[in-house]
Amino acid sequence: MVQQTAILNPATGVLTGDIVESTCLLGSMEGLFEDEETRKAMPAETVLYKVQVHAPDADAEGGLFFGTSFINPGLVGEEYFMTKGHYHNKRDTAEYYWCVSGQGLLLLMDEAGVATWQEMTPGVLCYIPRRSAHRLVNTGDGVLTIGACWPSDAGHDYGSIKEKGFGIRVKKVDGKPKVMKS
Ligand code: PAN
Ligand code: ZN
Repeated sequence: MVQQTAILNPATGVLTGDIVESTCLLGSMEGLFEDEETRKAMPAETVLYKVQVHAPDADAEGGLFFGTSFINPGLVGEEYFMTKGHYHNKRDTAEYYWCVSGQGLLLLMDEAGVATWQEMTPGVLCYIPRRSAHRLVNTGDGVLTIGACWPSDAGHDYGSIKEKGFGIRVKKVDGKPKVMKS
């Protein structure tokens, strides 16, 4: 019997207890933003986002992971801070995302490269279908906090996004978010 405990603060999304934390720095985002020159000129240690995960039963078929992502506000050139984005290695696995606080967009892309998006504002629950790549974009002035739950054996395929891109980008145009083809 797996018995591990984590505490969720429902107001902030913060997890404590039996969790794993990771941080994504701008220096690890080579080739993902359109304006690579500007990205390289910014401090590599700039924190784009942090992820907390409660991961009992790691890699077990039928298990579940529960996490919170905290995406900082900011821009690389005109493009908003965003997550790397990924398909799941095991393509036939879905995921739930919900917005705890902040303002942003969830970008989704199917395997044919057709991309769509969903606005993420507090309370919005989004079902990410199987075989869909997903990426979060913070279009607000504060931290975008997103809860997530996904199968523990899903795995993350970042390579496909790095190679082929995401089809759409979100930029700040005239002070407002604009989704454009990339
Ligand atoms: C999330 C993401 C998290 C960070 O937990 O892993 O938001 O985004 P990247 O993994 O794209 O850097 C999730 O979708 N898990 O499957
Ligand atoms: Zn995922």
